[in-house]
Amino acid sequence: MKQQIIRQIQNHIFNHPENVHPLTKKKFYEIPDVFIADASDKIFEKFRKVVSPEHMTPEEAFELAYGKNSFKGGSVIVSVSPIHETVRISNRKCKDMASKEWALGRGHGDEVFHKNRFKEIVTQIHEMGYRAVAPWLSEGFRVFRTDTFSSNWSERHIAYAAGAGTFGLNDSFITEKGACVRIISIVTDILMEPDTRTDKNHTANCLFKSKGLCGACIKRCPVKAIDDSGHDKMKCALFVYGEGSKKFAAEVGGIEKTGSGCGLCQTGVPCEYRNPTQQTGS
Ligand code: B12
Ligand code: SF4
Ligand code: SF4
Repeated sequence: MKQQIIRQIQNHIFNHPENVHPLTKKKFYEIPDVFIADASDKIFEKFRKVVSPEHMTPEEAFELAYGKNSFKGGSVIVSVSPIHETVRISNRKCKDMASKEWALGRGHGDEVFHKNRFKEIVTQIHEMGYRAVAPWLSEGFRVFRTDTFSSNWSERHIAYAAGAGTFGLNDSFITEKGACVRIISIVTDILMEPDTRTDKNHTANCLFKSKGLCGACIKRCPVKAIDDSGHDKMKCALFVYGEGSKKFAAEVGGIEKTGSGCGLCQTGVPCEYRNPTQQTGS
């Protein structure tokens, strides 16, 4: 069953006829890597401390969709879609804001194509006779913008639980295919063999955090939202969600509401497309 689910997700994303970037005419996303966590793993309770007290466990997310006492065990499927190199490379050259290709990928790729495909994957799991919910795409999902940014379902933390990677100095989630990835998870009652977490700690894949080297993302940020002590989410958010970003997205044919994104700290850096502590990848 695990291999069937993995192949189904990979095929649905990669080979979908709409997996085509409007400007580059290449793919939005490469073949996703799919990881599995045990939905009852105790690490999910820890996320109430490191993410927010409202952060849901997989059981809570499942029961929000299917009702109290409906959860009898299951798995969390985590899909990590690498962004096509044409988009990554275009963003490397930028210094002040995202490239046109990145801006279109943010709107038509992340918000439209990626989210729609995962709604369809949830439906496919239902058709196989199982229950499934993608918490980020559900009505219960919340982003908190109080003194700092947080949410009640952080895809990066869920991906960490499934052994997909670790965090960087700039908060980016760094996988074996780097930080230029998009993550979505699904809680299901299908029981599958979980993947194991092998990293020493939650920042092992970052050169700065693990070896005191690099810091390239600090120089890449156009609004100085990153320094030796980490990432200022408010400064970042004002830029990423700001009027300039929305205007630029609209000008280049992207989606005004979602803005252009930025991702300069994820491109032109050693963790862009590989785990920089392993020196592999292409
Ligand atoms: C709110 C939000 C934002 C906010 C806040 C980001 C943030 N750091 O939280 C703002 C507007 C700043 C933002 C910006 C961007 N975002 Co955003 N955003 C989100 C969203 C909706 C929720 C994030 C969330 O819940 N954060 C929770 C907080 C607590 O996380 P955190 O502060 O990073 O966590 C730290 C602590 O927990 C700490 N920690 C301390 N102790 C411990 C112990 C353990 C065991 C662990 C695991 C961790 C831990 O480690 C973390 C890193 O320091 C997610 C989608 C989702 N549902 O997850 C996308 C998401 C995080 N964004 C994404 C992207 C791509 C972007 C942008 C590049 C914009 C763009 N698209 O062009 C920038 C990049 C900014 C950056 N350098 O990370 C991707 C991330 C991909 C990746 N490889 O990291 C996501 C996952 C969307 C997706 N589905 O793929 N985003
Ligand atoms: S650019 Fe360097 S310091 Fe910044 S997150 Fe990547 S590996 Fe860490
Ligand atoms: S996404 Fe852009 S604004 Fe936010 S930290 Fe990275 S480089 Fe800075």
